Amino acid sequence: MAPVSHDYAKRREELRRRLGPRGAAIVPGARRVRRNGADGEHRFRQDSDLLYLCGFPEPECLAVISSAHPQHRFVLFVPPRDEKLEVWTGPRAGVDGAVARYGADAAFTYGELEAKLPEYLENVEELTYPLGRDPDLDRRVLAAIASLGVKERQCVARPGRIADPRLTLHEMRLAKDAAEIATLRQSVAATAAGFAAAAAAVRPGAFEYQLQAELERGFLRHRGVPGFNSIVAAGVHATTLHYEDNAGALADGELVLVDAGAEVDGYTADVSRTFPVAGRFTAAQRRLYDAVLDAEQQAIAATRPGVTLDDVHAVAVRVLVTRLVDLGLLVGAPEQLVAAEQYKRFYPHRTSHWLGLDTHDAGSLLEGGRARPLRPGMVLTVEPGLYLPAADDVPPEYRGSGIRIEDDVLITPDGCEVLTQAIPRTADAVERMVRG
Ligand SMILES: [Mn+2]
Repeated sequence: MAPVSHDYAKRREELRRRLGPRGAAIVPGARRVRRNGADGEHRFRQDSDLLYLCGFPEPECLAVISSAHPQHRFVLFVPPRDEKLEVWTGPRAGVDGAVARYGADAAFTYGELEAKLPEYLENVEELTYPLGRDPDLDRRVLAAIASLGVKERQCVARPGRIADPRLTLHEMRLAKDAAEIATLRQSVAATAAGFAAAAAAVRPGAFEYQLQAELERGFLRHRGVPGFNSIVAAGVHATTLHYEDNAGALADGELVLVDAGAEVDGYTADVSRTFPVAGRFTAAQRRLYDAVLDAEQQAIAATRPGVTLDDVHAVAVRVLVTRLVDLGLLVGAPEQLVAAEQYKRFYPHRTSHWLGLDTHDAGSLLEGGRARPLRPGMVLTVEPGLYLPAADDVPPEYRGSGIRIEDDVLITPDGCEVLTQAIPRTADAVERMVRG
């Protein structure tokens, strides 16, 4: 599928509105990150804030979005054109491309930052900037602000406050626009292909990394890359929540938990499914599985505008605790077990997080100091699980297994849409995925 076109200018205009008439934002691009050795680097991934506002894909760049500058409301600092270097790393947009293709009102090379930045901080009252993320850049930004001190005698103001992007930009990123949702649908399609391929590779004796290979091949065939390290956790490995060794073998009679998501054009899905290695759940495994599925379905049914993530979590916890009591894994009155957080041994994590450009996407969980009500356009995961440690006091049929079922949900005006609906989730359906 061809990339969706995003209206970056509209987002920048909305940001300027939120910054106010004397506001400006500095949005740094991501840096290259060394992986190992003298020059081995991780695959480059642009900073999500920068992607959101302009889509510029190269490292060593920085954007200034300003309401205060009379002409230049969007300025890009970018890597210069360099014939010799481009032989190695590919063509660069350069300052001309930054203007012509990315819509900058003015562009400079990144090396001109120190010389040019002060001009764009003149008469800015409040500067939005992620202070503390990059100490080297912090020093340069603070120096640019300080350099304006001498101009104050000529009645040129300089920023008096530095504001966190959480207050404006990340609030914008919470509610997705139509292009973002369309891109997320592409991520979901790639993710669905990956999960189908991984499920088809489930069999006793297969290795976790072989499932990972099928999973990520499915992503890549649909232009997706893993949005985070894929988790393929067989048997007791699934009780490690962020297991990512993916080196173990799948044993007959065990479960295998897959938690992964394809990222397409910066937006990632985040899905978990749990498969029976033998192609059929044992009776005990199915009881656990149906408990998690019930919690997930009831939590999704409660997900709509006005409720909070705390409310959604409370529904999942209530269902899980009731089921754990029925199964004899917890003893006591459900309300008391919930109040005393006795379930945390089997369900230690939260039920939801925001989803978008980042797997745990930007945007505060709070609004006015309290749990934030859901609004149409927000995208979140719903992902209850049960993790039964390999401990003597856990009945042998449940011991050392983990189940998580995770879907991606878009809040709509009258409820929600499960974006990942097409990826099977009932016990019967995931058995069919394995048996083919
Ligand atoms: Mn998740």
